[in-house]
Amino acid sequence: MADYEGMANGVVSGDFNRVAELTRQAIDEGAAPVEIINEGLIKGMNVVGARFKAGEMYVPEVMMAARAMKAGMDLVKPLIAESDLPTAGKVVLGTVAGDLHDIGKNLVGMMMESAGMNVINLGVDISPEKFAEAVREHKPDIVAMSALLTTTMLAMKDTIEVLQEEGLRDSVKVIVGGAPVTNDFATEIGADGWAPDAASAKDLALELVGK
Ligand code: B1M
Repeated sequence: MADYEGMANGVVSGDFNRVAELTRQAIDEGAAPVEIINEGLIKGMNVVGARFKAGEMYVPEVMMAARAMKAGMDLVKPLIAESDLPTAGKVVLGTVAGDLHDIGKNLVGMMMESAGMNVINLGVDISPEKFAEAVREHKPDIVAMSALLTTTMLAMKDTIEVLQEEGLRDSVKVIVGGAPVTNDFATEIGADGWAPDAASAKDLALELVGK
């Protein structure tokens, strides 16, 4: 019997060797790859998300947990056809034009990936045109923008305007976040949602895709 509890605990404590070992064992015992993801790896990451939100875990610990989860995912993924991978929606994620801060944005990406979302992380200093191009290319459910500067948060508005001009706005939900960004600002620029932290951003994204 696969030790899913041990696997989930290994993710929570960031013990990537233990997670890899238990994942390998589960595979050898014939456990279904998707079951390993849902019952072991994602369960662990859900605990991490909740603890991070509650201020009981900090950024470095979350990064270790994400790394441990990846150790398991890397073993399981090759065994699954792309079409059978659990997918909770596709997200195009980036830090807006003029802004080079990416630690929080990457945390948002990790949380979303850990919840089974397909995240296309465009990186930093992403212009409105680049966001629009990515929407055309990847056809995501969600565009997620991060900004850490009071000056660059205005680029979120520009990006929404370009998406509108290019006829892409109605095909996606837009969510925004980052230290200076508020719920009021999100409403003002016509975003579909705002989240204060990475775990809440993941919850919001899942909610917006109906998961
Ligand atoms: Co910069 N920086 N920085 N910086 N930097 C801040 C943001 C600043 C508050 C520092 C300060 O003055 N006290 C200040 C901004 C002031 C303002 O505009 N209000 C500032 C400044 C001024 C600058 C420069 C202009 C400095 C200069 O050159 N004069 C410059 C700008 C460069 C540029 O972007 N063009 C600059 C540069 C840098 C470094 C490159 C040195 C480095 C970034 C390295 C990197 O990211 N790879 C850096 C850093 C590290 C910081 C601080 C110290 C830490 C930011 C961070 O990573 N926090 C920051 C001060 C601070 O916050 N204490 C500061 C940890 C991270 C986990 O939190 O990113 O807030 P955060 O993400 C959170 C939430 O905001 C949220 O979830 C995350 C956690 O759960 N979140 C989202 C983030 N994105 C989200 C998206 C969502 C939802 C939630 O939905 C899509």
